[in-house]
Amino acid sequence: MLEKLGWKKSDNKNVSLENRMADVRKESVPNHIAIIMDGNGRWAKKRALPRAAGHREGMKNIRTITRCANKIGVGALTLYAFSTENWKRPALEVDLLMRLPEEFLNSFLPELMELNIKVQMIGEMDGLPDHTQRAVQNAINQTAVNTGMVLNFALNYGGRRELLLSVKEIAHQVQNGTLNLDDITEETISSRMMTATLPDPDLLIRTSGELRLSNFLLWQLAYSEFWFTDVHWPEFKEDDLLQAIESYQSRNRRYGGLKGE
Ligand code: V0D
Repeated sequence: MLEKLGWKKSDNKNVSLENRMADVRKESVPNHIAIIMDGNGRWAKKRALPRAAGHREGMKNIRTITRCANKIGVGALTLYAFSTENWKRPALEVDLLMRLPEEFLNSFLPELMELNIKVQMIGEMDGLPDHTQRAVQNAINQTAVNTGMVLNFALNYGGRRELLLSVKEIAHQVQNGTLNLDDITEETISSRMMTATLPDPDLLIRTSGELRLSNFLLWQLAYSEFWFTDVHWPEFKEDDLLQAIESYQSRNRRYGGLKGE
């Protein structure tokens, strides 16, 4: 039937996806989406592939989701790629993971420039190998002029560690007299977090079935909507993102003007 109309089944899928992307209610698109990209190893295992293949497929999927988020008008996308806990993995796997930022940026940076996307990072740069630091810093510098969507990588990031560093900085400022104890507010804390330039996430997505926060953005996710899916990160595609956004929008509508808390 579709074929008679000159369509292929694959066209039909793409056309409906395009329509759904165009139909996203623009006034309530989550401004900041955070994603825990879980399930790359499990995706590989399911296919009897090495874990490395899962990581590479997961890396490729960042392009897909970045393009889609950018197209529907998301303001910031934060991706949890490597936590402070991931250092406990086998050294060879860590080595391989630390090559991925370079690999990703070598092939995607020109398109990020075309799309006017600004790369940022949260987490501790110091702890990363020099080659990884150089690649990420280069992308941050080159895209610093861009004014569109922020693509924020959480690399060597831990939420408790971020809070600890923020508390220490505030304590230091109180100690040396540049900050009064009575002037410390929630905004003081927010402004000392690594996400100081970004609004709090409106929507958190975690793939691959785990229902935990795993030390991600503990302070910033206080009021966010959560979306969990069993889909492994390499298979989390545009229609999955749209489903999460549609759910977010229907939940947000129910506040009926009492948006926020
Ligand atoms: C592995 C799924 C891109 C998660 C995605 C070192 C597991 C693929 C980056 C990346 C990783 C990081 C910074 C940046 C540009 C790209 C990345 C890691 C792991 C941790 F500026 N994918 N990716 N970083 N994986």
